[in-house]
Amino acid sequence: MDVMTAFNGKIVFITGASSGIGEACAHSFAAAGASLLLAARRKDRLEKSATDLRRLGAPNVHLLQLDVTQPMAVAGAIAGLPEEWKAIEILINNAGLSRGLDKLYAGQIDDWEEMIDTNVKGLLYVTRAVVPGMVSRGRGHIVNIGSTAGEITYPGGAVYCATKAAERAISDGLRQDVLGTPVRVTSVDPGMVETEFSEVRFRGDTDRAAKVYQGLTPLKPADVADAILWATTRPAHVNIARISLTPIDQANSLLFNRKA
Ligand code: NDP
Ligand code: 8X3
Repeated sequence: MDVMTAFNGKIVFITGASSGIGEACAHSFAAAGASLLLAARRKDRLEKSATDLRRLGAPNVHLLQLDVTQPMAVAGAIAGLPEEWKAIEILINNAGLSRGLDKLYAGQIDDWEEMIDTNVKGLLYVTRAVVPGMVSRGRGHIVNIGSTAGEITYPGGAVYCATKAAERAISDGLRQDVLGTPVRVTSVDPGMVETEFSEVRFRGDTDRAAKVYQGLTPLKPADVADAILWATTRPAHVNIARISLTPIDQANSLLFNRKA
């Protein structure tokens, strides 16, 4: 399949498209000719990139200001889509965040709530709103963004890692529940990717965020977008269940090769 023309106006819905991995996915799928339905809380950011995305090759771009932690808002946004945007072909459940790196027994309850509400419940709300249409149309592919953090827990990361372990269980469960339909489910599980992720985790402390990537070469958001583009362009009878990708300087979520 020619990836550069693979999508030919098919609708790709990306949550958390205002930054990092989601934004890189928007660029890659635009270049592959997809029509893009993009969601995030910061709609101004989405608006800034819409012109570039059309120039790259997206036939149409539709923007949603959406907080995935709000179940009524999620259901309303999907139910209220203009008719020509309803047939979502690919859903990339990417919106997510981490907050803090405290020991569990000293953790902030608000941080826990925000991570669970966004990474677990938000993913579920979007899935519940979008997947019935895929099943009834008899086509669709859900890509959930997991993490190496969901495979091995690291110190201070218990709750974030638990949300990504939950993503893994939800992806596996959904794949079983759509068995017998043509709908596909893939979990894409990156290691360290340089995005705004660590700035968000440390609430704008850019020095602390920069130290996360010090002495190693992290993945770029485009590396993850490449993996997603590959998984979603396999022949219709092929389901890629999981892709785990790390920088060459990372063996798993605990072990890194950092130059002094
Ligand atoms: P960024 O902080 O760069 O991007 C996060 C995106 O999620 C933003 O677009 C943000 O948009 C959106 N988002 C956060 N909360 C909400 C919400 N309540 N409603 C809607 N959108 C929301 O980080 P990344 O690109 O790195 O993160 C993307 C995904 O990748 C996350 O699920 C993360 O857990 C995962 N991941 C990241 C890795 C990394 O090392 N960076 C590695 C493995 C997985 P806005 O603020 O405008 O709403
Ligand atoms: C994000 C990667 O290792 O910083 O999921 O948690 S990590």
